[in-house]
Amino acid sequence: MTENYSAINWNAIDDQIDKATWEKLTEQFWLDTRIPLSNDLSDWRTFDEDHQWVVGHVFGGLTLLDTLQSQEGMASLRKDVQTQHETAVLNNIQFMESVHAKSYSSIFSTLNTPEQIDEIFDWSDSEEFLQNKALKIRDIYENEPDPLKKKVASVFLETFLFYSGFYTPLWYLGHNKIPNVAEIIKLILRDESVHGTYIGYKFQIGFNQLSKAKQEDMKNWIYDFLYKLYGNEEKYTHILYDQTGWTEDVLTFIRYNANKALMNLGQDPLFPDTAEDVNPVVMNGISTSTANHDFFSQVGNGYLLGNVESMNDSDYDI
Ligand code: MN3
Ligand code: MN3
Repeated sequence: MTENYSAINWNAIDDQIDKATWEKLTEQFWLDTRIPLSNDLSDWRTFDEDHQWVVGHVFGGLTLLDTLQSQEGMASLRKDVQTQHETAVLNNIQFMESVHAKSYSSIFSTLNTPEQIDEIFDWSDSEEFLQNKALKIRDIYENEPDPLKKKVASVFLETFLFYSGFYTPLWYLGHNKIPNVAEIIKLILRDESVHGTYIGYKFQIGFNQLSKAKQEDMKNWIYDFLYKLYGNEEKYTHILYDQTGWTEDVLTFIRYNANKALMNLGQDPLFPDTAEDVNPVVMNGISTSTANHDFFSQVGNGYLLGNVESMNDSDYDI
């Protein structure tokens, strides 16, 4: 006889973090179509060719990574859930990853010509170091039997590997340029902050149940994987940023975020870089996006459905 099929019961919660995360994520739901991107065209037209190239290709890279999260990432993590409510949360995350992936196309269609858009997608579908990182993460999602390592891959992707791309819109936000494009990135960052915290939390539950010896093995695997990803990320960053002179600043920023990814997993930082080392202009951009999104606090910053507004100058007063 087969086991009966169980209806999900939201009145009997196994893990309160599932419920709190569901509420947080649904409260901060948004769509790219609500952001008035065309207001940024006057800024965009003042950028030289090198800087327009960086913006377009940074978003090409981010599109590829959000595609991976929406198509393979959450489907892979969903196989290892411990509660039915965890499945519901991962379903929400998966849909939002599709919103993220689509939102960059809204940016392209506003700022770029059809020829430029084709070139950006040809580039992201073939650029060696971008493809390396996507394929390294996909390999874990598809072939790694250990559910904890799959969670590590997801947290590394979302809290570390996206940040070479996020640097550009945050830099512009700090300079009061293309604020509506940056607004989309802020909304994505706010989602990723919850995703990374939640999946990191689920990792830590499993990690804490391992023997001391197995925990040591896991730590070694985590730091070894992070080193490999960082080595590739350095090369990707040079390709993207050398013509703007931003490369060293971006590398500091991604080391800082690598430490945050380790923190989400309950592990010690690897790099000496702290918030004080990051370009303050970019930290200002980040802090406007994170000022009010204390995880689980239920204090939203006004981006309820139907209430997303155009950015204005006062939003940058820190
Ligand atoms: Mn995403
Ligand atoms: Mn995510």
